[in-house]
Amino acid sequence: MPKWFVGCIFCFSAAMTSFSAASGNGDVMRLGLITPPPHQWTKTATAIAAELEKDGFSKKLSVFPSGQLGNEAQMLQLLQTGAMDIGFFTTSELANRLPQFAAFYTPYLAKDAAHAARILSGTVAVEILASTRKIGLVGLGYGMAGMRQIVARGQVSGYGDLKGLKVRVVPDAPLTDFWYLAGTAPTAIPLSVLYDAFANGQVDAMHIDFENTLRLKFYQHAKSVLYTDHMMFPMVALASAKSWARMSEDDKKYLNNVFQKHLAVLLTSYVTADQGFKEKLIEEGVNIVKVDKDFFGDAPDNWYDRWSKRSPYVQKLKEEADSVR
Ligand code: 3HB
Repeated sequence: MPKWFVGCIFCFSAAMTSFSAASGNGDVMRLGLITPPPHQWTKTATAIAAELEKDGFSKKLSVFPSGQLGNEAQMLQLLQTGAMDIGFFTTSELANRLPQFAAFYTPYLAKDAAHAARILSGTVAVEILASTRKIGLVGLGYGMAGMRQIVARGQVSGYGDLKGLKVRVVPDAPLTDFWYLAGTAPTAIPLSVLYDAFANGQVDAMHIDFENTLRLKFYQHAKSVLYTDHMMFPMVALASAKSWARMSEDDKKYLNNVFQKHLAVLLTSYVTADQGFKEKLIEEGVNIVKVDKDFFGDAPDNWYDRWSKRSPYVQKLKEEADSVR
């Protein structure tokens, strides 16, 4: 298990103690996220905190990585109650609450990370972000992680090889459904415990990016790494509507600007970083096999038929994605 996750188990209660001590202290804003310190999302959060400090902003931003404030479901609740101020989230918990977010799971919506960044900078993505107001949140913008790939313990070279495999997913309905349609047994496993789950065979394969495959060393237990680019993976920066309402207009404007600036850097950084992580894996001796959409048989089209009926944003986002291809 990677060192930062082991450390995290011990630091969880310490973090919660300092968290409660800090609660009610209007000079400190708490930003929670699930990624470990070396991950690009955490680096972005830390860079934002440093910029606020350098600018002499009236509030300090404390960053709690590795799920120190809880998992995403718990952190979302903290945001809604105003007990946490800001969070960087995957779309997982949001898609379970707001059907608009299902659109980001459209298989092969983005052809690569550069295209994904353009989709996330478009007007439909902004409308989707605004829907978070309905559940007591304020959307600050999007970042993203690398495109999704498949890492498997055994030999997987064709569609048939996926059948019946336990595939790790993040816990939400649109993604789980995709993997059902692909004939697998989707199994929700959070990133923090994925290394052990994969190493001990609790799952046979995972829906993951090159970044974590490299950093968390999933490749060490993999016979197959498939370069599928089958889905994009947005990050959503959210503020608590309750803490936001307590801020002055000037502070909101300043924070919005700082977040937008750093999120734009994060978005574009993945355009090169995603390829960079793939190349580093190759340097580590990993055999990466490119497969195309046919690999998944009818699953992508079946997913689209089903989910475009459930959320009009599936079609809306697809149309915009096609226009910026
Ligand atoms: C994930 O696969 O659960 C995940 C990956 C990331 C960032 C956050 C979550 O790169």
